[in-house]
Amino acid sequence: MTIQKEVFLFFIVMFLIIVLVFFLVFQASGKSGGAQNVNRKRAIFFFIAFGTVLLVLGITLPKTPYRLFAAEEPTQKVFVVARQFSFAISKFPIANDDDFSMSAGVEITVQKDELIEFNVSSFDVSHGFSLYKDGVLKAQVQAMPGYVNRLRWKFSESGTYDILCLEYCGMAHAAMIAKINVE
Ligand SMILES: [Cu+2]
Repeated sequence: MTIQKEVFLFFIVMFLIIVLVFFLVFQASGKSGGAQNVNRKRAIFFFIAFGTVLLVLGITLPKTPYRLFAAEEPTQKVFVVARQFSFAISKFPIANDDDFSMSAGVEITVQKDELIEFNVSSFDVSHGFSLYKDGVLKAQVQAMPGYVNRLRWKFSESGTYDILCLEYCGMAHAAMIAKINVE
């Protein structure tokens, strides 16, 4: 099962739980139970909800790229700047419009299984920087003006990855596509 299908399944299960709770509340409305009974149920519900959130965070947070590769020194730095409506990607810092023009539309190549650190920023509005392989999202980070966001990632498969904008940034948002080669 792809991660997208897992997330979709998780969403459906959570949705059904919410529908069930609404149904139970609807059924119980009008019946007398006393305020104490309600308070006790509410306390139990919050305890379960809080515990569930802690459990899910405890399982998923250590698996995020930010945590996975935090202690390792990256082998390669890749600089990314987004601007309506394209990406400039380079192994050298992109500081101004000239740098941007030189790197926009250029496909760089990185090595498989090496720790890559993407330094991601924007020259205008907020954009997203996401890495897709065969339509499956592998990693992503925000591209924000005035900030450099770091994303460390190891490519486990060789081939061409698509880089898409994940933040709606204007009319031609969907046309913001770049590529990166992994060998
Ligand atoms: Cu966009």
